Amino acid sequence: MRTSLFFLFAASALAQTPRPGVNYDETKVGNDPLPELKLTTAEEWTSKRRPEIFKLFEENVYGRTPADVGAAKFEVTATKADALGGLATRKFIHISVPGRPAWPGMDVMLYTPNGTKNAPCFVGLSFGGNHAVSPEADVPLSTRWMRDSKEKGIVDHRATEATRGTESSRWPLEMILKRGFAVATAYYGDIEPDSAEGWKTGLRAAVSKDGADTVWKDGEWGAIGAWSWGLSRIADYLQTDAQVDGQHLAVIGHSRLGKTSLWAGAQDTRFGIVISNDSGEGGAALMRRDFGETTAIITKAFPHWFTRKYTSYAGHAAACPVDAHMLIALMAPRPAYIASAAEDHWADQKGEFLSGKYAGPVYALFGKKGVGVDEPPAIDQPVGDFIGYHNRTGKHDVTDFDWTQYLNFAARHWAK
Ligand code: GTR
Repeated sequence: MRTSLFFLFAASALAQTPRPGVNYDETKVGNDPLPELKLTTAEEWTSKRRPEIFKLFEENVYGRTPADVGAAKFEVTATKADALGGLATRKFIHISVPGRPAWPGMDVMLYTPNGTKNAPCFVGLSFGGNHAVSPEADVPLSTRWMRDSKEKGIVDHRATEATRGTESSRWPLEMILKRGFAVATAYYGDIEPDSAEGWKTGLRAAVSKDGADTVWKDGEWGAIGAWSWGLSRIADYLQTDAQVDGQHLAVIGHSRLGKTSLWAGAQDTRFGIVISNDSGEGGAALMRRDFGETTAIITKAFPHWFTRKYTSYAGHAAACPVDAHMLIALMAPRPAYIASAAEDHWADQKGEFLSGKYAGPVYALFGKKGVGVDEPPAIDQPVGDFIGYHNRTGKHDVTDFDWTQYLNFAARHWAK
C-alpha cells in the first residue's frame, strides 16, 4: 500500500515536472478575493462598467493600442483555386501600413472551403509561420526572425525546409474546411519578433516616435497588444473578401497566442467568438491563484509581452485591480471558449475554469448561460453554453479534440 502510494505520488510529480518554488498544491493557492464585477444591468455593463474594466486591462496588463497606427493596405499576392487537393482556395495577402514603412508587414494565409460561399472564418496567429501550418509544399518559407530550434529546424534564426508542416497538427485544415469554415493565419513574428528586444524591429518601434530608442511607460502596449492589433487587421481584410463571411469571425490562439486572442477579442467585438487554448497566466487563468506559472514568473521571463505596469504585480497579484474573470467578461455576451489540458498544470487548469465560471454573472445580465456547472468537469467532458470549457487529456498543445469542440461550438452558435 505504502509503495504504491509512493509510486503514484512520484509518477504524478514527474508528470508535473515541478520547478523549484512553483506551487502545485491546491491547498496552497491562497484565497485573495477577486475584484468585484459590480453588476447592475446589461445596459450599464455595456455603457459604463465594461469600458471601466477594459481601461483597467489597458493600464495594468496589456497596454493601450495606439489609435494612430494608420490605415492598413491589403494586397492579394497569390491565389490557388485547387489547394489541398481541391478542397479549398488558398490566398496570400500582404498587409502593410503605408504610413509606417519601418514595419515590414505581415503575410496572411487564407483557406476558404470550395463550394461554400461566405464561409465563417477562424482567425489565429501561428508560432512557426504559414509554411509550418500548411502541409502544402508550395507555401513560401517565412524569411523572418524565429527563435532557434534544432528540433523544429530553425537555424540562425531562420526557417529551413525542415520546418514545413511542423505546426500542422495544431491546424487541422482539412477537418476545419470540411465543416464549411475558412481559416486565416499569419506568423506572429511578422508583427513583432518574440524576444525581449524584438519590438525594435517590429510594429511597436515603427509606430513609436522614438523608434527603437523608445523607453516604454506604464500603460503603453506590449507584444501581446501588437500581436492583437495584427489579428484585427486580418479581420479588416476578411471583411472585404467575398469568400468569407466577415460577420462571423472567431479568433483563436494557443498559449501566449491564447492570451493574444483574448486581448484581441476584448478590443475588437467583430470577433464574434473568442477562443483561448491553454492560455494560462496572463490569459484565462486567475492571477490571484498561486498555482503553476504566476505573475512573478511570467513578468520575469516575458516582461515584453505586457505593459510595464504589469511587472509591478510580481508577487502582488492581489494588488492588480483586475483578474482573468473580468477579461472573459469583456467578451460578453459573445460566446467564448476556454480550453485546458490535463497535463498542463503550468497553465493552471482550475484557474482557467474559474475565470469562465466567475464571468458567468455578466453573461447572465444578458440572459445567457455561461459554463453552466460549478465544479471543473471531468477530463474530456466539454461543458457550457455561451462560455465553453474543457480539460482535454494530454499536454500543452492544440489537438483535434480541441478543434472538434471549437467547431461544434461555432456551428452551434452560428447555425444559420
Ligand atoms: C511559456 C509561458 C506560458 C505560455 C507558453 C507558450 O513559457 O510560461 O505563459 O505562454 O510559454 O506560449 O507556449
